[in-house]
Amino acid sequence: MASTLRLCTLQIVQLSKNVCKPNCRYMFLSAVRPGTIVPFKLSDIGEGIRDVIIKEWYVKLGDRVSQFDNICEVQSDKASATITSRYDGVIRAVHYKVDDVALVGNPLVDIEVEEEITNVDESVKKSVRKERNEETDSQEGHDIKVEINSNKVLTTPAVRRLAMENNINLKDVPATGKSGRVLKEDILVYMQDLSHSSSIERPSIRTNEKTVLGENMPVKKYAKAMWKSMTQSLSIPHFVYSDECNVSKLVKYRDEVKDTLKEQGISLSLMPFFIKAASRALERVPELNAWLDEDAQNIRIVKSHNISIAMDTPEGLIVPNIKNVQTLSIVAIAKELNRLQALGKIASIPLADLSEGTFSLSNIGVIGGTYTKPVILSPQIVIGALGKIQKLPRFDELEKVYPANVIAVSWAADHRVVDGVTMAKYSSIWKYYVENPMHLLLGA
Ligand code: CAO
Repeated sequence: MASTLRLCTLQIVQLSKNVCKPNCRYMFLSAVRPGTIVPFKLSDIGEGIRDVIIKEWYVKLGDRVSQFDNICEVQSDKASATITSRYDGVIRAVHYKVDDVALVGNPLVDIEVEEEITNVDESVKKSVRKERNEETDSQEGHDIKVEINSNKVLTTPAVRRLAMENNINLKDVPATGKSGRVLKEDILVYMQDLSHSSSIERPSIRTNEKTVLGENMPVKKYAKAMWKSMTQSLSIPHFVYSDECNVSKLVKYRDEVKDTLKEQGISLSLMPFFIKAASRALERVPELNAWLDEDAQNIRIVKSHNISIAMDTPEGLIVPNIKNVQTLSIVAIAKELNRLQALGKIASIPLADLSEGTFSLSNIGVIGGTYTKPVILSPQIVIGALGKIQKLPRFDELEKVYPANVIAVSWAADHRVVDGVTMAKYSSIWKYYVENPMHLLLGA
């Protein structure tokens, strides 16, 4: 992935021949007088990049720019970079159009500088002159890539930018380059040392490093039971099968009757339908309503559909069951669910309601989510989890799009004793019932 750099180019520029003395190969910045037009060249971005594509100009002819103002955005096959101005001045020429290829070392724009540039002393000049044979000059040898500042730290613009972005004073960085020049590697090593040294405060990251502890929370009540049962479940190889069901008819039907039932003190959610559908599907695939005896390697198929319901209560997760669902109507299931929810709220669910569950359902969609991988409650062998009903576009028989109520169901089965086909078959039957709720109303 292309990294984004911001570069400030400080160049010692070649001035036009009429302002350059014949035996002077370099005109130092100190010689640039106000009103001089200087070519602002694309300096070496590093990474071996020889040319770049101009992606965007931030300036146009006649614009006044200050140091560090954005000039343009360039892109190479390795990096993108924002080129910023080194000078205060006015743009007098723009050498490329957007999407043109610009070569490193060639001028991007010409800037008429506004102020005299000084601050380069003799000793630094000497050091640069000494180095110039070692530098990778541009084609004509006029453009030196060494950056000089008033404190005599030698480095490249890219390294200066790296130091600036990380709030590092170049003078603090042990230099390993020629003539004491600070290299990019020097900065990286310095930053690494900083992060490893606990005694040195990180310059750019100031966090409260002290860990603030909250209160101790012992695992108690329902969470203790969850700990035990879920730890037991760890040894079960779970096979998970998911599907989507269009419950538009069910939502409509429930909406039609819920207020009438409310008047009778019964809260009818969708859950009783899901529970009844589970029982109806178990009538067709009875081997899934079972307890597994691991030691005896035996499965006991149970005739009673005691459907366990994962219930969120103020004390945590609890899983009571509604017994003999195969004999109960939707309204009777709703009443049982209401009773268990009321008891769950005050943490008073009797043991009888917690024991002998044969098959589980968990409706996490009350909170949200689409798919989840439910965990089997041993010795049961199957659990189903429901996501949140979503309004999604679907096709009707005439292939017209309409807003459907869609719910995702995920079944987890004990793969030691339940194969995938059996689970998929069961899921399809359950799906049929929740998509066609009128069939649930037939029989008990
Ligand atoms: N998508 C959208 N809406 C849903 C929904 C779903 N999947 N399931 C329920 N709703 C709606 C209900 O229809 C009801 O709507 P109204 O206010 O219009 O009547 C509302 O959400 C609240 O329903 P409820 O809380 O009474 O829930 P319910 O009867 O549908 O389900 C119970 C009961 C016990 C399953 C649920 O309250 C609960 O505790 N779920 C959490 C289960 C859980 O913790 N699972 C994780 C187990 S692993 O840690």
